[in-house]
Amino acid sequence: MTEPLKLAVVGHTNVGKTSLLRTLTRDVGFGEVSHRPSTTRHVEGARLSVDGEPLLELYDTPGLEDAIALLDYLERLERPGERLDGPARLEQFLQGSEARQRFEQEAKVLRQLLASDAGLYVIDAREPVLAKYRDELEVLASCGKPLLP
Ligand SMILES: Nc1nc2c(ncn2[C@@H]2O[C@H](COP(=O)(O)OP(=O)(O)O)[C@@H](O)[C@H]2O)c(=O)[nH]1
Ligand SMILES: [Mg+2]
Repeated sequence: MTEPLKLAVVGHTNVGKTSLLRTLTRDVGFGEVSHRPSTTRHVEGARLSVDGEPLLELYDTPGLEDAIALLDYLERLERPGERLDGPARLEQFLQGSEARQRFEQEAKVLRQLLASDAGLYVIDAREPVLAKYRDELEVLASCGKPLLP
């Protein structure tokens, strides 16, 4: 039996991540959907099987709220003369105290994406491409996993 493919559904808060999960799982009761930001506070998974064989695991994640501050923080993590690649820098962040405090929601997203094969990056196409979305993408891309918009 092959391992099911793991996909993390990621993106800004309130863009429709949980709604996408409901659509893909055909389960209107999955998670909580709301017009308020930050409704999803924890990672929640769903497994899709074909003929009893699990093929796909989908993970809903909390929204990224303050990617600009997080990217600033990540950039300051490197000591002078040190060059960490994206995943190494994230590991350093995830082991630190800020990952349990100020950036707790973001840490949950990044841990799940690092543990997945790829990410589904959900975008609200009505919004212009704001600086915060570019920073969000840079943080997510540093996981080194394929991101599918
Ligand atoms: N117009 C529109 N609204 C959507 C769509 N997907 C989700 N929503 C609404 O956007 C809000 C946030 O959805 P939710 O799934 O909770 O977003 P999440 O915070 O990213 O998980 C809710 O009010 C949804 O009903 C969509 O494709 N189009
Ligand atoms: Mg949600």
